[in-house]
Amino acid sequence: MIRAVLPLVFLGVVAAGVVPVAAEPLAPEQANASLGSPPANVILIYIDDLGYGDIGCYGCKDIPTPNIDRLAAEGTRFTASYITNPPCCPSRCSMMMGQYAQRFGKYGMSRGLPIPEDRPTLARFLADQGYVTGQIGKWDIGSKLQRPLRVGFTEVARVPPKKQYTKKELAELPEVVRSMLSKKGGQSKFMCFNEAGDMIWLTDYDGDSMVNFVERHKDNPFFLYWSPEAVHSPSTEAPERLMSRTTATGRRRRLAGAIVSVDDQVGKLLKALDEHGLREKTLVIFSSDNGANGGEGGSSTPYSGGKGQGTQREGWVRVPTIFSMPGTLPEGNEYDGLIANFDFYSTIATLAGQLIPEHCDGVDLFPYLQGKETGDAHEYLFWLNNEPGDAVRRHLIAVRWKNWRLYKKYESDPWQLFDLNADPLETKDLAAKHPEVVQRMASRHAAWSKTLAPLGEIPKIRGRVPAGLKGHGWVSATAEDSAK
Ligand SMILES: [Ca+2]
Repeated sequence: MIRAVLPLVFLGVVAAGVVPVAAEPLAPEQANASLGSPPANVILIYIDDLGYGDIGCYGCKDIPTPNIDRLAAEGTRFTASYITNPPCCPSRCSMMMGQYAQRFGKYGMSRGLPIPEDRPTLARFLADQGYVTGQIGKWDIGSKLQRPLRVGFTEVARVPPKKQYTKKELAELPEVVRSMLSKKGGQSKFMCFNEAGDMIWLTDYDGDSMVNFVERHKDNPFFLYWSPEAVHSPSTEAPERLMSRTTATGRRRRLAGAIVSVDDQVGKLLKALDEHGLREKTLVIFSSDNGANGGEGGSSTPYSGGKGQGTQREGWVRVPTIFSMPGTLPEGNEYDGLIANFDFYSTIATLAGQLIPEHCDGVDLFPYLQGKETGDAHEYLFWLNNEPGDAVRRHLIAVRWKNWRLYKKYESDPWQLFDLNADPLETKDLAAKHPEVVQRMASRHAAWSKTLAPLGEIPKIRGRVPAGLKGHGWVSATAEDSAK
């Protein structure tokens, strides 16, 4: 069900210079003409805190990622892919709703703020088209009650039991690992048990779940959303067998181990798709929910900034993104135009042979990747992260246009202007030199801001809410209902 919402808002978006996606959508038969029937599958891989400079196909030298690199070699590597609503929670909400999160009152972390229910999530949209919709891993979307099965997923992977270290086991661990685990009462985040009772790295476990999902649904149109807990900190427990495959040093070595494991799962997935003849019938999207965590040794190269102390810089919001669908999308391609994570929804909707829902801020990216359209998919992208309750360091007001980044932290601050092509590290404020550029971008930001919803209020939800069903295998909506 697609509802027309907030037409005035939509007009405002057009006025602000964003491409009016719903005005001239492709007819379904055009959108899906080359795909035949049944509709294409979609796998969306959304890594937690993976930096722009942390995988091989983006220039990383010390962490081998041959499978992710293969995905890029067999598809398109985006060089200007943005998260307009960092970090984890707002990024995921925005992506799953296909629009700026400020359209539903989310101006910062706002954890617990519901996602709107008067417009479909991406999962709901695809489930309504007959897709099997599966979710594995981290959620962090919507209110406490808006669990994946409530907002459009038909299957959710259970959370495996985690390793609980005894005092004796803790005492035998290296100091850095012992110290980290002791703060959590010996409870591991990344070491879990598989069904056979073997201790296993959680990311590996997730990869097996992905393969299981693909094999069970190889004959149905499916949407699989894998968002691992990796490579979010702490990667302290990363096994030596993973770290030793990298040449990373210092603290980065543990993060590198976590990244190598993500790459392994991409390899498992591609192998399964190949074996079942699904590679050309499946759009694989690989991206990250926000930029690198510098405190963990993550890299935003060639940009600066990132998670933690770097949230005012490009590296916090510019992420690696790859689309791969051999036979439909060109291979070995690079797209340098501006895109945002909310474009995933619009692109997938069109791929599924449907009109883009009117609430969406995104555009269908396929014409840009197929050379039918040129230039930026979005002429402008905007940031307005000023939620009063959020950490001050994450306040961010910004605009991207062409090679320019216009930025300030607080409304009362003067604008700063950077030329990202000439100065990717943002060392020279050119605002005084190019007042006409500042004026142009600032006026677009002001016009866009007027189209947004007021700051949302996080509801107080009392009582215990299941964070996720533990165990092995999968749970359906009916089972979760009965487990309440
Ligand atoms: Ca994150």
